[in-house]
Amino acid sequence: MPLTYNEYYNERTGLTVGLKKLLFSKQSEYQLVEVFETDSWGNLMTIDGMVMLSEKDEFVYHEMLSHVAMFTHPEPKRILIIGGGDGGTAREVLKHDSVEQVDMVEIDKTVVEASKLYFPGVGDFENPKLNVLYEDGITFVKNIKVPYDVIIIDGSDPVGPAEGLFEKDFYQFCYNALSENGVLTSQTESPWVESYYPSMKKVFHALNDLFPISKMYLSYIPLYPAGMWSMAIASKKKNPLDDKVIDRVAGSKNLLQSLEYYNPDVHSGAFALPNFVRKIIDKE
Ligand code: SPD
Repeated sequence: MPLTYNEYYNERTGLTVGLKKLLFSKQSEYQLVEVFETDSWGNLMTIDGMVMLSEKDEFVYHEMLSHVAMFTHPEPKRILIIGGGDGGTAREVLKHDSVEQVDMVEIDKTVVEASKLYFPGVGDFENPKLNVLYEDGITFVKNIKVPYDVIIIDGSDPVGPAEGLFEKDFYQFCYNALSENGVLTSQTESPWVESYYPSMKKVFHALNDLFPISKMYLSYIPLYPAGMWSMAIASKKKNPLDDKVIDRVAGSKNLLQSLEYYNPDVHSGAFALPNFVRKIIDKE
């Protein structure tokens, strides 16, 4: 019987990935972190039995979580990443020349250790602009004194240590910690997984209450449940669909050359939401 990784997200519907072997397994203080060598997706990291990233498709998630916000801000200098311990989001953010400092607040050192060992192409951990802190992201955000231009929430699913990242209080702290032109993005799960609807609603209703501008956008990540993945963007002033933003993206030729998913058309098109997705976050 060939070795497989199976993640069931809707009762008996799920994802199966062919495996070669288990490379890493550690029950940390917070969660079970595992890395597998797969048949055709490179190395795969799971947390508590849920896919976090594979070497082959991680670019979609990390580019989309980072660049939509980074280009919406006119000149992002100070960036905060909550979670993101594999380093992929920091790698993308650091491609922007305006960036002076990236603080990455990851609760679980095990995720960073596993990524350094088994995903050497994902993180840019030696970059002098990157500052990795092993702390609880919610407590960190509550106590921020110097505002950030962009905050990116790259947490895991709303079970276990990441549950608080789907609560209104957390987004209020993020709002307080953003500069005048501040922009936030967050991963908000799959529109095909009904058990996550309460968390998705909580995030989008909170952002809608707190920020003048808030929107959902979508991308396609094959190893995440059902492949369709939602993200949230919220901002104090800047609209991600403004012509100036699209011009800024189109004008960044060098940066765009290093990307495999994101481009000006993808930026605008990602905000086109199917009706069933709109309904999930509509306030009745
Ligand atoms: N079930 C997938 C949830 C993914 C959340 N974050 C992934 C971390 C990649 N940096």
